[in-house]
Amino acid sequence: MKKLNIGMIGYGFMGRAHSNAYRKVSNFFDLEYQPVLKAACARDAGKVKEFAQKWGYESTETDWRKLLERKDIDAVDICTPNNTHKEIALAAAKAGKMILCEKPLSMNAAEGEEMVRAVESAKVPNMVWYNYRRVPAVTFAKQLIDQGKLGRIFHFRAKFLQDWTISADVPQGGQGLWRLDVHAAGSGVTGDLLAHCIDTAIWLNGSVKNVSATTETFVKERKHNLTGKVEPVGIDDACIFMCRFANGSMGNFESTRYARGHKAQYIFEINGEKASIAWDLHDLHRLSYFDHRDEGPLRGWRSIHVTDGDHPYMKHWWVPGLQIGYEHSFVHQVADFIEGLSKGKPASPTFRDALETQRICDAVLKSAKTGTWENVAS
Ligand code: SOE
Repeated sequence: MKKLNIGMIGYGFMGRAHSNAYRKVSNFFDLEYQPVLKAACARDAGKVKEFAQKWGYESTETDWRKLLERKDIDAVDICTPNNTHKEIALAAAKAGKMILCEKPLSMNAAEGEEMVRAVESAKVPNMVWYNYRRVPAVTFAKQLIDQGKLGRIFHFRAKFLQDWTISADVPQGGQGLWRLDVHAAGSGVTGDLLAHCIDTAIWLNGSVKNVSATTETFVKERKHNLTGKVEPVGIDDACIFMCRFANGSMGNFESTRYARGHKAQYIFEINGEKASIAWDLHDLHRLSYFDHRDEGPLRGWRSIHVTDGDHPYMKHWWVPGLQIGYEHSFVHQVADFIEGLSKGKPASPTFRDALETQRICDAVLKSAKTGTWENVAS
């Protein structure tokens, strides 16, 4: 098996999720390349060494520029806060490295466009980690839609709800909390959570034409971990938007970090002329399906346990009926990336695909400011 040498930049939650995927993938999938955890990179020498030891990285770096200079690195994984994605990606493309970038692609669409230009002119394979596409039940939903099982689609609705920032005592900025700092994150729930819903939506239901949004920042000031001062909060704590898809269907999206009791409830439902489907991250191995063509009195919502050998990805895991979880979606994404390399057919979402999500996020945030419908740039 050929080796694919990975250079990981960052060691937070996503650094762990991706490292786990690189380690597992060759045990379960037969692929042309085997990821090798070559180097982990982060500014704190002690912490990055600890991370490298725990996950089995062969070496460490404390400057990502040094990592990019290394001849023994084939692919760079960007797992740092959003405000660093562009700079690292542009340099990585210039250095001829493949790039796997954590979502969202960028702070905004303008940055995303530069990143797309850079990877496309350097012709380096690239992908953005929108992992929920690779939950088998979600991939199965895509198959059902592509087979025309739903017929014409009327509605797409999605929610991503959390509750971890309700306390005004939660500070903003720094490790673990950069998501609350607009200068590091670019936006709040729109770029962090709705970006997932949007990525799934455009994959399943096609492009979005225009949006009408409203946002709220419930806690207006928080202590900043890096300055020690109480500073204004610039992110959106909650966002609700409606949209029109190019296929004529209507979209309805909501995300908040103020839904007491919800830790990570991502749900979507799609209503078509012939059938509907619904999915819930809390029950991620199930897909709810209602088919209007079912025999009259027996008609009802089916709860499909997406764990059989003929369900997407499942033949690679255990025996039928035994379910898998969140971390496997990342394993699937690495497997698809590697298969894309072998076949010369890039795995989605590429930087270009993820730019579409970025453009929708921009239109959502703009609409929340202007109070009017905004078109999505193309
Ligand atoms: C935020 O809490 C977060 O970790 C997101 O950043 C992830 O993308 C999402 O999958 C889970 O929630």
